Amino acid sequence: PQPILLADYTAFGWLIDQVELEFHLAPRATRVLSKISLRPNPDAPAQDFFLHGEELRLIWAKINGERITPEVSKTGLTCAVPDAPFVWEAEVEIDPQDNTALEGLYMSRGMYCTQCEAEGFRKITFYPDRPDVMAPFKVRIFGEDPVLLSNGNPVAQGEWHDPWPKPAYLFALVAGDLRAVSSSFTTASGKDVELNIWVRPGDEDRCDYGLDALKRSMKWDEDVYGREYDLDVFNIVAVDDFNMGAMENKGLNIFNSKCVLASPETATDADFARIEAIIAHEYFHNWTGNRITCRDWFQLCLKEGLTVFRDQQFSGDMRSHAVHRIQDVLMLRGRQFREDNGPLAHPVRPESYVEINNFYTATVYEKGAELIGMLKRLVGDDGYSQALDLYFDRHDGDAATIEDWLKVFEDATGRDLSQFKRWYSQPGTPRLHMSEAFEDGTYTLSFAQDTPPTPGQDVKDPQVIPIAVGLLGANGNEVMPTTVLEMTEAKQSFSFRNSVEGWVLDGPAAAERISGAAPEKPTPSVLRHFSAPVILERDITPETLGFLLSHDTDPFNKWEAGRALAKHVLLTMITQSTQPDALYLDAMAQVAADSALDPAFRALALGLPSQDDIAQALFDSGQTPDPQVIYDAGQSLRDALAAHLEPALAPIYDAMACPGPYSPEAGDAGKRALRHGALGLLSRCDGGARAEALYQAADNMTDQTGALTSLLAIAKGGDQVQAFYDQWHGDRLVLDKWFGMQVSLAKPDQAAQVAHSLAEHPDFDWTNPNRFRALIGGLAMNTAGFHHESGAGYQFVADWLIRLDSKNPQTAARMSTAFETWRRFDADRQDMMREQMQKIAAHDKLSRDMGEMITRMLD
Ligand code: B3K
Ligand code: ZN
Repeated sequence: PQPILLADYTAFGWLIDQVELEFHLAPRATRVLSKISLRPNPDAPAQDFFLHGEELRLIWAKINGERITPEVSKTGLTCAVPDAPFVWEAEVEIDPQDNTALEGLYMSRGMYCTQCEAEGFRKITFYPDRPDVMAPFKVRIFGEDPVLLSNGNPVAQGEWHDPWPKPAYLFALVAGDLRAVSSSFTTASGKDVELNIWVRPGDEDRCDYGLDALKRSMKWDEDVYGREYDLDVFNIVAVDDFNMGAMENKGLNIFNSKCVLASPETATDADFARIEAIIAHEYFHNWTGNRITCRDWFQLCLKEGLTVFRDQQFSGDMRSHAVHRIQDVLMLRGRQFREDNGPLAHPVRPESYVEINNFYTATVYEKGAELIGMLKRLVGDDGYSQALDLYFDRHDGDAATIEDWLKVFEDATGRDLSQFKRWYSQPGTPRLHMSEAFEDGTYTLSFAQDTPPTPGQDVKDPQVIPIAVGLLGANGNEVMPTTVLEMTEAKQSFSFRNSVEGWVLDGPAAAERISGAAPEKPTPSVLRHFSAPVILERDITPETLGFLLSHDTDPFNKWEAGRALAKHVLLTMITQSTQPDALYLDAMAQVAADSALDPAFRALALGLPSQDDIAQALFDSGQTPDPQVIYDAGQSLRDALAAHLEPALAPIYDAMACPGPYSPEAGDAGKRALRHGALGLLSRCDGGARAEALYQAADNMTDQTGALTSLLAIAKGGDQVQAFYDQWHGDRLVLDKWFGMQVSLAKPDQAAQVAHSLAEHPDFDWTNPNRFRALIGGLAMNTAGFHHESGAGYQFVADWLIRLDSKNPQTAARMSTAFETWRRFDADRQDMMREQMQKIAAHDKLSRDMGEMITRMLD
């Protein structure tokens, strides 16, 4: 298939003043009537009239009331149109029941729902299905279901008017036997908004948390960004079969039920935190995405990067900034760095695609959010709020571009952002080499940046890198608070001098140097708060890392020092077959027992780098990672930690118990995280006795899965696995956890076998994306199991991807990234993975989605 190019953008030849849709619902034959008022777009080049349309049966079409016979192809239709305003009308028939791709109008367990982003609306009716065509919609739904929902404000039963012009990808329709859990919110200007979460009967008791998170999001967006909600009602619907987390349709957000339904008995702390973040994310899209949308899909990061950044700010405000930053960076490194350093690397603003659904990636979302964070750091908090005010003011109602976005920053702050713009077009994770010098009382940090080649882009220009630095004295006190260095050159040095005001960045304006005794060399804390998405490379001793872990005042870098130490220890164990380093073990014993530290932070500090991280680090240093060896090193390090920390663990485990009823708030969740971290290690000493007792006593899902995870990690827990099934087999969301835990925690040599037998289980409904991801994704996440030398993991995943690809290309293609790291490994593994990818590429119903992914990975 021909790729679509950013460079080829042209505006649509017509503007739309009004869209009217009428749905006559029937599972196998839904009729859709459309009436669209168009007029020539004076700013567009001359072009033939073309409407997108796929898998539609055209019944009739009219222009200005006259029947016409358009020329219909697999992708749309053309016909002659008047050179003046005109009305297009058509009736089409579609088959929601047959729609297994879950894109367009489809059925999920008897309920009608839609997913139109990115290009699903063309499976509902003929339309210019592109984000820069915005129009107000009126919708009438006829059907037997009691609840008939669409975007905007309700006018009558099944009738909805959305006054805000919107692109078709934000259209939504839901019909079913649903119940609402309702509340209301009064906006800053005094408007009452009705809030509903719509669920299947029986799920009403799982909506409170989502509703509360929604109200907090609405308030936060008013307080922090000055953005109010703009309709009379805000509806959220929980749907069981959904390709992703949720969708920000105007006034009618549709959620994967896993991302909105929660009760203490059925959802974990992590589920609650994720639900809060996703509710916020979709709500925030109302301004960043809906009121201001994207001109074309290349600009996707305009709405996604910004909205992720906003939801990260929100979660930090609701919980802990330090803990959230660490979690966000873990996710960035785990998913985005992996992507950016492999065959799927692409710019934050891609320049070509075959299937746009393949570009809803960690790069567009997470790296896109990092770019916003860097911009904010560069222009300061005030500059950022002025720029955002200008953005909303200038572009409300627009379909905008990254150029528009950067321009508001330039206009609001007077800064030239032309070099910064390279972050949007240069893929790859920059390596930032650092070295130090200390001479005549002047301390100098020198940096060199270099970004490895990525597919189609060998040479990169230097980028603007904000490097947040602090300095510590020998006694551990901070002698220079966080200072942001702006690196713009390929190589650049920054000097600091000891002045009457302490250590300061040297320069004409710097305070006067202290005369007299020469100062001692400070210890730098670099890239505080992870101030740029780069890989910092420097020579640093384990002793200095230990020093930073004890003394750094920046919580992110404090954690980072411990993480770097753990990485160093694991890499030395692997490459030199050494025993775990005592310095690391002692440092961890100190952190674990330091009650001055937030328990959530301590839990994160005790965690080890992922096997995938270690594989990448080995590969970067020119070695071939062996997944089994990495796994074994992790196991011995955990054993050593358990043995070394044993005296401290039981007291921590006891102290972190949360008395009273379960609460999902951050304080208790942090305590449970540390408690379960301690339990994981303790289980290696007590054979799982405490974990069994916790499982027995658990009255919430966090404890239940925490206990079961600890048992599975030491190859125990058979009885509990059965008990869990007996208790929860009637609950789809909890049963997903049952599938996922067993396969992701299986020993490497058993993982594929466990996956095989679970795939035979009567509850393995592979057409449900959540269930499929739990099992097949669970195996892909079991790094050593997936990469087991037998190749059974590769084969299992490939076979299932082939099966899914013919029904649901989007989810299948997304999961094919299991293979994206294939070039890191030894020749045998590479051969096996290549063979599986070739097998996928050769299957007879290969989708465009999957075809593009495999081509990019193999190229
Ligand atoms: N905008 C949607 C994602 C749509 C994905 C289409 N393949 C959810 C979100 O980012 O909020
Ligand atoms: Zn989004």
